[in-house]
Amino acid sequence: MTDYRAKGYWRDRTLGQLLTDSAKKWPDRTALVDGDRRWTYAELERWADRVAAGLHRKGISRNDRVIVHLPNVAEFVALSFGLFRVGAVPVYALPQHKTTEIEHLTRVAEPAGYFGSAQDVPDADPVTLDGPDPDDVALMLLSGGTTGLPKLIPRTHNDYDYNARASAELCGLDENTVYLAALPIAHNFALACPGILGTFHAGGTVVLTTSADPETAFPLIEREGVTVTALVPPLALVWLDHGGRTGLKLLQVGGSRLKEEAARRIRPELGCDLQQVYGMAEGLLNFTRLDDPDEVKVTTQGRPMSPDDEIRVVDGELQVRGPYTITSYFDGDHGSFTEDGFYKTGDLVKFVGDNLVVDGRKKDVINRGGDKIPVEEVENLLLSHPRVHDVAIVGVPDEYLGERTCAVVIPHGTAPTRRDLVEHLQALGVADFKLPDRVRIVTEFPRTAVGKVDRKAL
Ligand code: J2J
Repeated sequence: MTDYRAKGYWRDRTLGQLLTDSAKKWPDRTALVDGDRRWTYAELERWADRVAAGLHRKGISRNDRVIVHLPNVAEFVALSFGLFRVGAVPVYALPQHKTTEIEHLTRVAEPAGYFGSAQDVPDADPVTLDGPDPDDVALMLLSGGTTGLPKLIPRTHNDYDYNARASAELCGLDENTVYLAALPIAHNFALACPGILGTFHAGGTVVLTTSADPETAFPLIEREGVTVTALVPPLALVWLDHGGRTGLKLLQVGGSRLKEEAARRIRPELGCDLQQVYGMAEGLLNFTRLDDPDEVKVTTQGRPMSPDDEIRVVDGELQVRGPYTITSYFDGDHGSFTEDGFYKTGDLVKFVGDNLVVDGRKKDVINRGGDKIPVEEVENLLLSHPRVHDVAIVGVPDEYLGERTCAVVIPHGTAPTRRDLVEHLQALGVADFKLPDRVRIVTEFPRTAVGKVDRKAL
């Protein structure tokens, strides 16, 4: 096994120290902007210490798991650093998540607390804390990449510090960077690829927004002098259709496949450089490089970030092992890892030169413009409707989102309408992106030779 510490990837720095290091180097630079509120690095550092003390006083301690269910607001940042300093582990729910998802997380994570609003964030006069070990789990992300219910992805201080640091370097971030967090910072991409943690590492400024609409984001980019941001492909299309140059220098796009036609429009129409990112919360990040030829930037999803990312393709599927890729989920391996410790991504890829192109998937996940829908979870929820005898969710191609969902239903008695099913799911409390876009009623499913539902044929 590669010694990631000896090779300098794991530097035994906690994520709490990441902020302290930057506060020492750049105390008076602006670290964070949320609406009219602004914090220098020194101020954010002090706030993080106060939140850590508040958490400690509430009885939250090292290794406790805590659900963080907040949108892109400054309190998310202060709470996260407070938890990192205590050594407690934020479990990041997405802002779109509702009761069904939160209940599932609660069952798996057995959390000591839940933070669902900015007002929940406690503070107190700073106290001395032991803090975590750099090899401890720092945070947990939700898997968008695997079949079944969302799984918890434990990321350590060491691996995530490397993740943020190396992506910041690869993207050329420095203290003049202004990063707009337009995607949810609860998600890996905007959190650390390089996202807000990479920006803090580099001494730049993070600007938060809860809306990525051009009407909100474009004026903010101009006002704050934003230089870099990250979007999923459908949002990139919205920005293209709105049009206009903003001064943005680099646009990262990832989460689902960006069509070549859209990719080609980015530099001429938005006036910024494009970087494709093919990442996963489980670890591996692929980026096109800033000095790649345009052809590579528009037609591929880039190549691994680390020289020690070991990738291989088995039966078309990408497998990976490396300094920031997990080797197990929080509660076991769920069949997603090989004997020799590679993560099975479920993505079908091919190489174009050194670069990867994502060509399809093996797993039962529908990628609705970057929002990952675990098919089985939604099917099980729909099965609890009294007029659903059986159901299969399939992806249908869509110009804008890449794919949308269709629920193919075998009814029990009178067929339910889409409205009936949507209301049923809403009553259960599930994220809106999981609601089926269409419903088709059938009398039976096509089956494969072994009798499984033939989703391709559907
Ligand atoms: C095609 N499919 C992609 C891409 C992810 C950066 C960017 C994205 C994520 C992410 C991330 C894709 N083209 N460019 O964590 O740090 C699909 C693949 C992958 C799955 C992972 C980051 N970029 N995908 O999307 O954990 O199927 O992470 O396995 O949410 O998204 O989903 P997730």
